[in-house]
Amino acid sequence: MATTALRTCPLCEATCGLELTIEDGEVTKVRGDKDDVLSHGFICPKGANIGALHDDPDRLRTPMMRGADGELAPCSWDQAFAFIDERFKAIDAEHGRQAFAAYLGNPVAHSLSGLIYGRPMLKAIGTRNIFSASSVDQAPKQVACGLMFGTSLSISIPDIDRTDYLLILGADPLISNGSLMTAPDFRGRMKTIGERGGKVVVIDPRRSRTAEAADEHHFIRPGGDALLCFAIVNALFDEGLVTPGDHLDGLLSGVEEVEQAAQPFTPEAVAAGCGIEAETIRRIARELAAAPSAAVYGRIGTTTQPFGTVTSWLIDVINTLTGNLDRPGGVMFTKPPAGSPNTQGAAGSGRGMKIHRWATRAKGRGEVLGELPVNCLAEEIETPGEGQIRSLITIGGNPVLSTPNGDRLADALDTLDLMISIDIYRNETSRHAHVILPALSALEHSHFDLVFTVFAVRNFANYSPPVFDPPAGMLDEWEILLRLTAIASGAGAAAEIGPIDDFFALELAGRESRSETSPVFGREPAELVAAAGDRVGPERLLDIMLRCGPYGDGFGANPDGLTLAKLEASPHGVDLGPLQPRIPESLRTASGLVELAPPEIIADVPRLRAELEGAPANGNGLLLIGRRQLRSNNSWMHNVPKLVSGPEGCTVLVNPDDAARCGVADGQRAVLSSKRGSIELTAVHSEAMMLGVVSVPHGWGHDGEGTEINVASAHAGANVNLLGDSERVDEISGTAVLNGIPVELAAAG
Ligand SMILES: Nc1nc2c(c(=O)[nH]1)N[C@H]1C(S)=C(S)[C@@H](COP(=O)(O)OP(=O)(O)OC[C@H]3O[C@@H](n4cnc5c(=O)[nH]c(N)nc54)[C@H](O)[C@@H]3O)O[C@H]1N2
Ligand SMILES: Nc1nc2c(c(=O)[nH]1)N[C@H]1C(S)=C(S)[C@@H](COP(=O)(O)OP(=O)(O)OC[C@H]3O[C@@H](n4cnc5c(=O)[nH]c(N)nc54)[C@H](O)[C@@H]3O)O[C@H]1N2
Ligand code: SF4
Ligand SMILES: [Mo]
Repeated sequence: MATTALRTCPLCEATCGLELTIEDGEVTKVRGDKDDVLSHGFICPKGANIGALHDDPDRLRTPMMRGADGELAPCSWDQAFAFIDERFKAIDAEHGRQAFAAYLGNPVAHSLSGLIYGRPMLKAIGTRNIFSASSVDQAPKQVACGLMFGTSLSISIPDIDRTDYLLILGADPLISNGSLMTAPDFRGRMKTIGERGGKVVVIDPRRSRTAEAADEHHFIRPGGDALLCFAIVNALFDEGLVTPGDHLDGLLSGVEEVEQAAQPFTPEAVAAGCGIEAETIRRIARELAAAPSAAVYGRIGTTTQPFGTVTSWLIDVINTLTGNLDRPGGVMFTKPPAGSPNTQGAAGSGRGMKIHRWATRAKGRGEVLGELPVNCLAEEIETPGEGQIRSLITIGGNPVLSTPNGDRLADALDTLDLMISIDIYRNETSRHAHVILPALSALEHSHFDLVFTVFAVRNFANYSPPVFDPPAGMLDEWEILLRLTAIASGAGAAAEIGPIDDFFALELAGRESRSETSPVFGREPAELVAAAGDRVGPERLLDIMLRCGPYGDGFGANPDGLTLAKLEASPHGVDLGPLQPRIPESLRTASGLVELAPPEIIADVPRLRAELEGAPANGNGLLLIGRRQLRSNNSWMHNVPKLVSGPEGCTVLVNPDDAARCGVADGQRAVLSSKRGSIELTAVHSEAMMLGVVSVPHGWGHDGEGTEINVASAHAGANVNLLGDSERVDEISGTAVLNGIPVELAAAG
């Protein structure tokens, strides 16, 4: 008999509702849930293959441990934890806590267990060596927003459902399905902008799918976005178009500093450096100022480049100066249901964001978001001395493929005394581990988007229970993390995790009951925990968070409010309405103002001035950029047959004129090399590429020995991150430069 199950897709930030048909314990059909409050039936090829992912025979279903012969072999959970406990103690005794490190990968951001139990585990370990995908991704945006608005989760989200003008830089949401902008069916939403008489403009060195669907597209020299944005700011001042709006009266500081900083960056001065004509820049500035509402949105092409933080900052400077900060149709702040730093504590001001509180040992690269740049991971393992990393745990991460110079990292991993991977595959990274602890299939655990409800274009909440029971004996990720927490706390491998979990629940309830702005201020923590009923694990903590959150029932204070039970009774999700203006309430800067000119960012402007000299010459004149692909998910969905069938995924796109100059025919094998390495792959001629720019997707290169991802290995592709240069970073955030890498192209052989 067929049954249906509803499940939020955990595979990307769009958080689509899926409707699964289950027959005899198998997923036989996946459709978009047309009643989902946010996605209204939208689905992409990845979500449609979630059943195949669940069924993948290569997906790990038992822990693996390295034996005396050096090979990874199945073992029991108890064996795995006992081994970890023993090694942990030995490393701790000899080297102390700074010898431990962690890398948290992209799937952690989609995991309720990972988000709730990951940080406490890291706290129990007590190391500053925390790395994550943020430093090959969005850290610059979080730093810029954090310094301007007071918390790293106060991200300005384009209100695309109401905007009249959308300027997109370095993002391809028709393929990526949106990032730092949870907006399922971006194409449909974008269409309505046109129907309202609005306009979409895309700035990208490649005429992307999004650019094709837009009203206007301009090529930009990779890395030229900071120059372009500064010139827009310059033009706004120059032409008297600066009108932040009455709603920001008395709430804005730093306008004059911004005007001054923008002085050298006239449209005429930047035109050569960014490859866009001065008149076009001025026109865009005028259009942004004149539109009834407008939003500037930048994504991975603007963050993973040498001026990632400056660019991210300038994007919101433009939004602010044109009157579009925190107003409908502009950029706004989502109000998430499970609370976030900008819905907690006193409204309107706070401690603000601090950066560079500590630094890496080898290069002195500064901390941001409580983390160090992953670019520095290999050298922090290699460099001897106090604090040398001897042990690493990766959670849902594949940094060997995802971060620059992964070959160097792979070698470094083999020198560790203890490496643990919590992963679903034995892949390019986890194959180096002493122990792999398998995570459950996405359909075997519950789901709630703690992160993406913070970045959504509408306020919403959506909870899914597990579709299938986990196989007997398997642990959920939160149970794995609690057992590791027990080990790190000295309680040992066999410790009961229930009491630790109870402690976390009491701690959370205690924080709420001590907060004057919480609906449960002054109440007894134990009473709140008891009111959460017989739930345990992430469900209990989520229930407490929801009930104390901005829409919560406050444990009775607001009886109609949100609870986990209410979400369970609403399998299509709960719509919490369009975004609302939130300034000044959402601000958590120390001044209680929007800080338009954070000193940490202004200090990086002189470095940008050097770029005014124009594009530097290099190699045979090519710059490498990346791209997302509809049927791919970073480094790890290439083991699903349906997603890798069809045209070759990992190719280098090159403008036909460049290809002719380099002597590379369409469809021919080519060698792409940088000063760090070279890869071989198929060249595809494409008029969509800007002259002088080539594009290769990341996450490929599945030819590593010792892996068990048989489909992916048969469609290996090449690892573009062998070309990256781990020395090149956005100076403020330490984020890797993944776009604009000088390369040379030649025919293979
Ligand atoms: N050159 C270049 N490099 C890039 C980028 C780029 O644009 N260009 N993009 C960067 C970006 S934005 C990101 S986010 C990173 C992503 O890079 P990573 O952080 O490495 O994340 P993924 O590549 O998604 O790898 C996810 C890992 O988690 C495992 N996994 C999947 N599901 C689960 C699960 O439920 N639980 C657990 N425990 N594990 C799971 C997978 O098997 C895989 O090993 O790559 C970055 N690297
Ligand atoms: N199908 C699919 N969806 C995904 C992912 C996936 O792997 N596959 N990954 C997910 C992840 S982890 C993330 S972070 C998001 C990323 O989401 P997006 O940022 O939308 O990702 P991309 O499609 O890589 O779009 C980046 C665009 O920036 C352009 N670009 C490169 N360099 C520059 C530059 O210097 N300036 C400008 N202006 N543009 C530049 C590229 O040509 C590309 O079109 O996607 C997520 N969604
Ligand atoms: S767009 Fe993202 S969330 Fe939606 S089905 Fe595809 S992978 Fe899942
Ligand atoms: Mo990402």
